[in-house]
Amino acid sequence: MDYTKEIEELMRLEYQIDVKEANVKQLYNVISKLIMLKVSNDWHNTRCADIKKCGYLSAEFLIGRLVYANLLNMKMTEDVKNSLANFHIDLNEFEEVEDAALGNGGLGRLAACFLESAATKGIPLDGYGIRYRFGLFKQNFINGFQNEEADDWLKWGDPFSIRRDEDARIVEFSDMKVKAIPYDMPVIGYDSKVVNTLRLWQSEAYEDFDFKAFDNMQGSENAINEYNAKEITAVLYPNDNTYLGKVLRLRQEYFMVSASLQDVLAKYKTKKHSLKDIAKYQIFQLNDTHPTLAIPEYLRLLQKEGLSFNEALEICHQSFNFTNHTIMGEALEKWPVEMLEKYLPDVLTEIIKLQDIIDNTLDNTKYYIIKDNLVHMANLAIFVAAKVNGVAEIHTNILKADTFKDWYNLYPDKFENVTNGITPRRWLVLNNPNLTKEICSLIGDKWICNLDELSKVKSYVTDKRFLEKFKIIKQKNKKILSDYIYKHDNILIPTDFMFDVQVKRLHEYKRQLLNAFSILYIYYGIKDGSIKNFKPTAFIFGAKSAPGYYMAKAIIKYINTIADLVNNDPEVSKILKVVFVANYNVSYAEKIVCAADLSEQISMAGMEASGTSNMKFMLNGTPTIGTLDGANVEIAEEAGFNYNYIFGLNVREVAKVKENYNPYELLENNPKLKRVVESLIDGTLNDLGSGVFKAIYDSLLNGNNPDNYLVLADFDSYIKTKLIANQDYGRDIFYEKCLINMASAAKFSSDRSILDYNKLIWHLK
Ligand code: 26Q
Repeated sequence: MDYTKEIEELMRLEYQIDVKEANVKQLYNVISKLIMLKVSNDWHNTRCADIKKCGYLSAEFLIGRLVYANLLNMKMTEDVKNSLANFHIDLNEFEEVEDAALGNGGLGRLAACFLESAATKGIPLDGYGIRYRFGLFKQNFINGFQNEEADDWLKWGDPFSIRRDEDARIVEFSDMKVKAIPYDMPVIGYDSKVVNTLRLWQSEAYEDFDFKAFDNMQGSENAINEYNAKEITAVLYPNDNTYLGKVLRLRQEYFMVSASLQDVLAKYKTKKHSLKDIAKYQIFQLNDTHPTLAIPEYLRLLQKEGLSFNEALEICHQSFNFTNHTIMGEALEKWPVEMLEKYLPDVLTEIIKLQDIIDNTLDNTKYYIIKDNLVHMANLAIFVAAKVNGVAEIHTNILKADTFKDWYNLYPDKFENVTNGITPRRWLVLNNPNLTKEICSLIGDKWICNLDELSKVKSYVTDKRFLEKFKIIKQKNKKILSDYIYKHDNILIPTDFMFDVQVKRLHEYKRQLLNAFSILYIYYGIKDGSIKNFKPTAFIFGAKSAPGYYMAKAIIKYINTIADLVNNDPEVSKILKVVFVANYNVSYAEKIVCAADLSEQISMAGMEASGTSNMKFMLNGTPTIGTLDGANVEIAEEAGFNYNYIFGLNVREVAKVKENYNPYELLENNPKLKRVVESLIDGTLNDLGSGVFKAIYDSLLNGNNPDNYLVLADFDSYIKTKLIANQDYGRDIFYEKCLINMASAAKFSSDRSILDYNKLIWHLK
């Protein structure tokens, strides 16, 4: 297809200019509109189908940059590229377009991968969420400290959304009424006629601004109401894996679920089916507890429609399913009863009715929704949901054996595992076109929508020619990344270095600190000659810290300070480089995961529910250095344990060590580690008088819970394993590991996850 003419026409229509006059933003909007034009019939047909659907309710959808992914899935990339070439425009110009970062990290990106997979696989799954005015903050570093700036993603326009004023809903709090306006995005699958919808709600003032009243100086009330209403969807909370009991967050959660459920009910009522049958046509997946107020809200709305409480509850039992993403106590949402009473009294009434059922039928010391004047959202979800799932085998086992043990004993059949996945379209085809081409030349292209086919590559892993090709492709990807890092972060990384990468949110349990200590250990070892023949390595970090997370921010400063020390050492910097890239996001990840030589997945065993970056590296042919945590376990099982670098305490051993852990003693018996840890307090490294390094030191050695995440306990095992990986690097056995990992990644396609959800939980056609 030649799109030259359509591009010209759209440019006239939208901007009244010629293509040659257009800037990047205008081009981006026109090409996006071209995609919208081409997708609109399939989108309409999918929307109108009268079949059972599932709504994926999520406070986050980390969709990133859509233009390339949509072109790919529409199979339009080549033709658009060629059409643009007629105007001497390079498709790569859209790399300037910023990500839609409407999510924090793993959970939000998972939601985006799931929607893409469902559309590809023809599963009727629609997303419902929040259209944040500002997404996850943009990060930069000032003197090595994280600094946050607002993410004004809409400055690029929002060409993939359609505002639907005709579907606006009213959401009522006790103290305010707000209008919820939906913005719909098409979710375009790969080479698929099914186009699902992501509906994101924006809050606006309920009453129109009354200028006459304002003129009479009586309109200040309205002006204030408008301000408050808009505030609800103004910004994404930047906390990941921690709960904050903020009223505005409660409003966001309720706003999103109330609007979504009203919407679903209103649409259902236009059909001829009985309301009692609604669960046969519409069910919901709760992405963690964030949308769990949907349960009492649905109870309320269904009763308003005339059903009895029991009828409404039965529908809720059949409609809701709940995914848990964390076992960390501080991440489990518990809303104060008082807060609900104050802002959402009718919702609280329904929650109390549920608690009454528990009081009358169960042992309410073991089972409760309300306890100590807190509403335990996970318990609410588990009590009502038809199915509850964890996101990796080991995580689901921990939920059953520990976190939700009592519930599991009561409802063993409710619990399921659905291991997470990633979409191979964005995370291989799009980000690694050269490897994609090479794989296609070996086994055709069926694997793109059926990743099981990828295992056919296994018969080529010892093929010298394929191995050489893989090396060349990896080398090219490393060059692209190195150039980008130089441009973006001003550090030059030689491409013949090993790229050792840890990218993910910054959290103590993920143990970026363990990685940092190992770097300092290697640095000292190289300097004093105890580590010889270390193969040149660049340690690459990318991570955002929640703005209020003191210790995480301290660790960022520590790593940046180590980077300065190492990179400015005239001798060691020939062998080691350390870089903390700024503003790690989806688009950065695309460049990083195809260029990495080693994937760091080093959380304390039992803490990382699944992890998904581990899967992205694997699919791009990168071995993991990791603990037996989350999906690492399944990655090692799929590839074979010998093809990854597994180290450290397992879940059982963690519990055992914690019985009487003495990090102080550990240091006394390990002078080299002691030297590394003391860099925090002995003046080797300068935290500019902030005291943050001393705080890290204290967290490891002082207080009630020293070294909570066993950084010091796992250090020896980690450094040994890391040195082995370093010696393997560059040898044929290393590349064999790369290829075996890539060829064994089929399980981690989100297509498989979605089909598992459908088979075990949703039962959609
Ligand atoms: C809750 C209340 C108030 C404000 C914020 C939050 C909040 C927001 C985001 C709590 C948690 C999150 C995000 C959690 C998350 O991303 N968890 C990750 O989910 C991934 C997908 O399942 C897993 O792979 C990761 O292991 C898990 O950490």
